[in-house]
Amino acid sequence: LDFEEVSKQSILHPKPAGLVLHYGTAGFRSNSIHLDHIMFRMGLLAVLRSKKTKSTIGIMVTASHNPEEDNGVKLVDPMGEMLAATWESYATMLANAEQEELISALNEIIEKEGIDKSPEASVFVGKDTRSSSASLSQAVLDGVHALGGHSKDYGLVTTPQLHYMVCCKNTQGKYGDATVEGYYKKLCQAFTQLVGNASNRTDDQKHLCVDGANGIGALKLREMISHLNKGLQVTIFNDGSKGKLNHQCGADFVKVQQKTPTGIQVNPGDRCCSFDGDADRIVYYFTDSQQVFHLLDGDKIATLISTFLKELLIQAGLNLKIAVVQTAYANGSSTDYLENTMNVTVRCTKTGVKHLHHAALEFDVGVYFEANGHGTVLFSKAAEDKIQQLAQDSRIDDERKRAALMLQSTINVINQTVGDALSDMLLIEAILAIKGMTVEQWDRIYTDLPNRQLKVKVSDRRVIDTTDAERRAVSPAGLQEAIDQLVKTYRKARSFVRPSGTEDVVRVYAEADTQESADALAHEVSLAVY
Ligand code: 16G
Ligand code: ZN
Repeated sequence: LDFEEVSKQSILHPKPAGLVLHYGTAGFRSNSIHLDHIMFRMGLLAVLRSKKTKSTIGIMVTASHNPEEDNGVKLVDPMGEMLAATWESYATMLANAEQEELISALNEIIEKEGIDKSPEASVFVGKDTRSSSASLSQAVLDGVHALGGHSKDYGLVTTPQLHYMVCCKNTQGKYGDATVEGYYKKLCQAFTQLVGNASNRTDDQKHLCVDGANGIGALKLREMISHLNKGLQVTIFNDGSKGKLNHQCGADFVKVQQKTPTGIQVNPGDRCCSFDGDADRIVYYFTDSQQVFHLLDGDKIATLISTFLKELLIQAGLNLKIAVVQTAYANGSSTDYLENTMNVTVRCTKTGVKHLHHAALEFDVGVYFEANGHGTVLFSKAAEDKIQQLAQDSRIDDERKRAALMLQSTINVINQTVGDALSDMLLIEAILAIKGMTVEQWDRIYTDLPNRQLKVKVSDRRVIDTTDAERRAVSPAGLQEAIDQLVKTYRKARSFVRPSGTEDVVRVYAEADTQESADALAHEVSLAVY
């Protein structure tokens, strides 16, 4: 390892003295002007991680749903999953080392991890459409090369596409081809097979309005559509040609504001969805004939997908354990419906993809979704094998065969590495087509409890500590008791507070029997937080 080269190069990516940033829930995120040195150093770290795992590592330059002025970076581990937690603290240490401490920080990681310096390092890099992403991803590449690593620059890709590439590469192509073309082919072929099970779809049923959040998702959706042979008719709004990234549009805007994004012209009943800025989240919605807005968030998506999978497993006669993983933000009605009507196991974890992903791995079929629309389905190796075998079994009857083949296509349409707006969209569209279900019918599966999210600015959000998957506060003393008292005064109510992992705020969530009650409860709880 050529530390002299690193020292020389690092001067070109200087760290502003005194600046401290943390590797948070989804990597580093901040105004883009603070990130050049972080990018260079994450390039260095990825080389070490690659040597340690003897695998290709991914680096994605994006700040997802944050404003265009922000940017961020996260590392992708060998199977396409989030960076291992122990390495998050190395990332923070390396990011905050002053210029003259950089080499000793690198040495510390090498020693602690017992890294063998000889294996070749390989790093895949991707970026979103932010104006700062080009130079920041160049800084990442500079870091990779300074420490002698090999890189492959995928350029503009969605976050889930980069995760997919890393997984394909490290499984020697078993998961698919590590190219954007390979990604489209795999997903679109599976989609086409799935909708082959839907009878006589009309053009109306094939039509979907997509809000691309003025980001990478719009670009990549347009590319993907050309592989679908008109199996889907998409009108793309907010495709980046006019509006600003994530500004009054995108999945986060729609979910939090509970309204239609700007820049989209739709008629009552039109099926719509929104991606976020890096296309790893999706929410659906429509406006009814009374002009009332209806949101189908991650919880409704999880319900649709898990119902579909459970029915197929029964039809296939496969005894596999299916579960749904949610967070504290899951609407109480969704949890109630899943547990008591569908009889599936429900788990609740802390916020953040890595926590949900981890919990979902414990089941044969683990469906995980955050209410904000980030989610996917994980199939255990054993489950995949059983489904594969059954799909090839010539002795079973037609109904079982059809179910097994559909399960097989479902596995292929899903990006199991991480939540993926493009992949989730194809799966949802296929399920609606196969079930002959309208968006209104899907919405009526259960009725959301009215809810409200607020953020509270406090001097130090870290004084709030939570337990029970963030559903209860253990500190400061008395806060949880105060929340409990407030909740008691409303019907069907629930509320919790947690420090944000991505912003300097405390988040407040409340739900209750009416919107007025949910709003009032959220307000009262936020006063208790001060
Ligand atoms: C990040 C997480 C997302 C989570 C959100 C919560 C990943 C890839 N993304 O965007 O899953 O919902 O943070 O933000 O893990 P908060 O802590 O500010 O509420
Ligand atoms: Zn995102």
